[in-house]
Amino acid sequence: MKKIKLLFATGNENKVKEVKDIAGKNFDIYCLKDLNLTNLKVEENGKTFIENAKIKAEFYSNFTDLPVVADDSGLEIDALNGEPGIYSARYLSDTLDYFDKCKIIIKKMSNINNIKKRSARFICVFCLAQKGKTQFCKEGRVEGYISFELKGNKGFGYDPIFFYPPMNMTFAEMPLEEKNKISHRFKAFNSLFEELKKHSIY
Ligand code: ITT
Repeated sequence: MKKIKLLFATGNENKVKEVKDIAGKNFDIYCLKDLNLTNLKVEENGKTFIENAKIKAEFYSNFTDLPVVADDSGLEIDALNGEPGIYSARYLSDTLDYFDKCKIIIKKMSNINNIKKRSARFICVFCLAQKGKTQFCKEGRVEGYISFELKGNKGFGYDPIFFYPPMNMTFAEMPLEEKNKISHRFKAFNSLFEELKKHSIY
């Protein structure tokens, strides 16, 4: 099978690393840096993951002939009414690092002792756009719980507080290749791949 060339439009190096690993040998994944597009910025002012993923994919697809994918993703915590949700990257304050954001979330939930009441999920939506138009979007989710303390130093973002029961560990304790077999990003990217095969976008 001919390799599928895609621009993955993200400023997040961790996402690039994960997606290259998930995509594997069927794809040539380019990032913004490869195409010298890092100086272009777009405002994510959508109200949903899909809207934001579309905004990013459509915007960057105006600057290349390659099909463009963008990922909008985040952590939804039931006990916090779905927060941080689509605001995951901007949650609390732009100047706090993720270690502090995770600590604050744990503190906010310190009165919730029953693990079942600490349910949460990571959501990822990929949209694919060409020449300014979205072709399709695919979503992936993974269910888990907010841990009682930060654990692990792998991964990125909220991984140290996302406890995944089937493996009895947080995402930050999991080797990347394990996270990439079950994650929200893996699921969304895989359904995107299935759709790509149908549309013959190479
Ligand atoms: P781009 O918009 O440039 O892709 P970003 O990091 O700002 O980069 P988002 O707007 O989609 O991306 O924000 C998603 C945030 O949600 C991300 O910065 C993390 O904090 C969190 N997040 C998403 N997926 C995650 C994962 O697999 N593990 C931990 N945190 C994750």
